[in-house]
Amino acid sequence: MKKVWYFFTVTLFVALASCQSDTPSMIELGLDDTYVVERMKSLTLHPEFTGERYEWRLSYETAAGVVSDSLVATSRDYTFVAGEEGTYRLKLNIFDPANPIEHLMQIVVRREEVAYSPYIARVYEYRPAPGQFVNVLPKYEEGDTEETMRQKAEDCLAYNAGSMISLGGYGGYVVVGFDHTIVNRPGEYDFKVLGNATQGGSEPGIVMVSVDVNGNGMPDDEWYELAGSEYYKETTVKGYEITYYRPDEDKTPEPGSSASITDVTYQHWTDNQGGDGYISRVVFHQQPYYPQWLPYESLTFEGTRLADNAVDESGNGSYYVLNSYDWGYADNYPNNNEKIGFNIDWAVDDKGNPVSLSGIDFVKIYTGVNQFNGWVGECSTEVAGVTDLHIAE
Ligand SMILES: [Ca+2]
Ligand SMILES: [Ca+2]
Ligand SMILES: [Ca+2]
Repeated sequence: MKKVWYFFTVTLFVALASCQSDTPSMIELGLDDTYVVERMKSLTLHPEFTGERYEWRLSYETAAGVVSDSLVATSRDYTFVAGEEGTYRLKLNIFDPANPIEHLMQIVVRREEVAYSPYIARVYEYRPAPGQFVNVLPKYEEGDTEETMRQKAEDCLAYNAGSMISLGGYGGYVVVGFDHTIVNRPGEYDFKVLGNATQGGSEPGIVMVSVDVNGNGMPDDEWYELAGSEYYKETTVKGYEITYYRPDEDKTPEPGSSASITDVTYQHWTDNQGGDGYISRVVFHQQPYYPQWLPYESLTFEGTRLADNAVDESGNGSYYVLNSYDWGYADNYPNNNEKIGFNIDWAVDDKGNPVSLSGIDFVKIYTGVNQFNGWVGECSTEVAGVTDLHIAE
């Protein structure tokens, strides 16, 4: 009898010990108890366990005051970023009948050791569509490659260099990043995009944002469009796709009715809406319009297409007005207008559903209109900088 009891006790002990090691540990959950990060640096938290639903609740005290227990996300992953130093308490609940989890984390947010710049720190990609300022802003030189042109674009824009790049016709784009995460302050503009728009000289570009969710420092994560004033209108085409074909620079030009257009059939394009047309060559810009450093015979771009914004007020091609859209586009208002500001709250996913982002690491800007405006040339967005509005210039 005694022997049996002994056996039972040992078995129970072993069972308890193994049961304990089966309890979800922090390592299995993939989340620590404490994190130390700099302010304005994103930290994406990814639990290894799944459940029926998730709740992330945040409490903190900073110089600005106390916020207690506000629900900040209901997704499996949560990207934390704080604009201010302080101690933040984060609680994750995973609701699941079989394996419910509650996990508390403390995030200590410190001030950065090296002061951040509010300006672009890096150009990751520069891929213009053909246009009258392509190969000029920035300048293409024999032997340039995609990498050297990226570097030239970066030299134009980074750290408020004060120069400008052209994105060419519809779809041409640039991808930029910063030395920190731009924090989303709800209800406020978070960054501004500088261009060269004038009153009556708008060339609207669509702005997208992305978070470095996988933490590799590269813009290889999901993109979200900032839904501007035109986003939900019927005149806006989603899923637009255009292909430009490398022009023969030696072909016989076909002059237009206007002396300012030297070749009306210069740069051919087709689109996925059955459309087909040309970017004509204008007399003021005689260099090749197709990006000379790219080895491809055609270039395809896709995105949201805004309705044409320019109007020939004269009716005879002599006077074009390039109208601004209401809000939410790059190169759409002069740089002294506050409507060059962008609010991360406007972000939507590829189905048009609003997404809540605590901050963003990357910005992509592309020309959003496919319109040729006579002697004024094609609508082409220009970018002269992107500035974080939450850091003093
Ligand atoms: Ca905001
Ligand atoms: Ca990434
Ligand atoms: Ca412009």
